[in-house]
Amino acid sequence: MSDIHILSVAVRVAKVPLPEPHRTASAVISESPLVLIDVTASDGTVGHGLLFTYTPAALGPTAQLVENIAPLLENQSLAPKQLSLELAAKFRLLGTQGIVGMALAGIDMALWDCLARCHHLSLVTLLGGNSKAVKPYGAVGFDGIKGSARAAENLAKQGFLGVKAKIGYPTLSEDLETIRAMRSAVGDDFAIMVDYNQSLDPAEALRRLCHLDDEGLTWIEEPIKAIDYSSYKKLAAAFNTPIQCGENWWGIADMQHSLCAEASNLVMPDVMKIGGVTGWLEAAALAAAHNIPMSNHLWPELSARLMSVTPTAHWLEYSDWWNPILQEPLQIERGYTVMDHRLGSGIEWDEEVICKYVC
Ligand code: SMN
Ligand code: MG
Repeated sequence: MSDIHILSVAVRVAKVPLPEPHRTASAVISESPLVLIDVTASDGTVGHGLLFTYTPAALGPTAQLVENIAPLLENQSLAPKQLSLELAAKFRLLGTQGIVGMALAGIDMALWDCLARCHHLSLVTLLGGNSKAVKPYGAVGFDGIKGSARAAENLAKQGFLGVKAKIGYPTLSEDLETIRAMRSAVGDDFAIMVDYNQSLDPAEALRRLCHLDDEGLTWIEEPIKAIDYSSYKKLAAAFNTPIQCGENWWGIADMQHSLCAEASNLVMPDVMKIGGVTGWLEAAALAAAHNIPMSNHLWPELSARLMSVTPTAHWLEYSDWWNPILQEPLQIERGYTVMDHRLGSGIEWDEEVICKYVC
């Protein structure tokens, strides 16, 4: 048992503007509402966790929940896995989806970061891995045919090897034209993924995906509602292009249900919604047991490190949205992440910048 214990949990909220609004078929995001969590251990070490609440309406309640949970952690051993089990048990009657799950995941991220730092290790080393470079792809919003092609070309010029575009335009022909304009901008040796953000109904998905199947796409993401596993199974069986899902699974129970239903060919959990580092490790084991390639959703710094201990690691979704508040955001060179041996999950707040955005 660790003789290091938890002294305190501090919480801040910040709204970090995006350089440009990110449009999806389901919503437009113009700023990142973030909850910053700092866990201090008895030896003075501080570990960081970061939550993205999608909408500012959820910012205060999420932060408040972390604050309300904090007293349950004080004086406890710094044992993230054990605490994850205990906290989940405490919330069994309410459930650990939604904001509860987010608060618990943020605490879990901060605890793992703190534990690695206490032992003067990177998170990858603490978890028994070697740092491995992963292939990141860049994301393009719902930016129209020309805008998507231009953005894809820019990513190729920056050295990325893949791009994911939002589609789900009013017509199938706009979806197709967007994909074809991007393909002619980046060439055949470049991965193109598309993301519908759950915007189609199952019948429309069947109709559209049939026409997208010969476009050489690396994957088609969330064409229909994330929870409709039986319809996903039909889509995954009907087409050659892999179906990608996972960013909206709350905890590994959702992932398990989706895998049991054979709902997707690929998985991409979100480290927050899946349950923090603890949840990710369980998800990685599930993906490995099913021999299914696993990517991530957002959290590029933490996810890149977790990919090093993910047996079926696939693509890394890159995003620079939270770079302004980080001292050393993830680096990419010649199409791959540059891995380092920074302590913990490699996240260091840029306090001067954070001051400007804290609300
Ligand atoms: C996405 C949705 C919402 C915010 C950021 C990103 C998207 C993705 O679905 O896959 O990146
Ligand atoms: Mg997506």
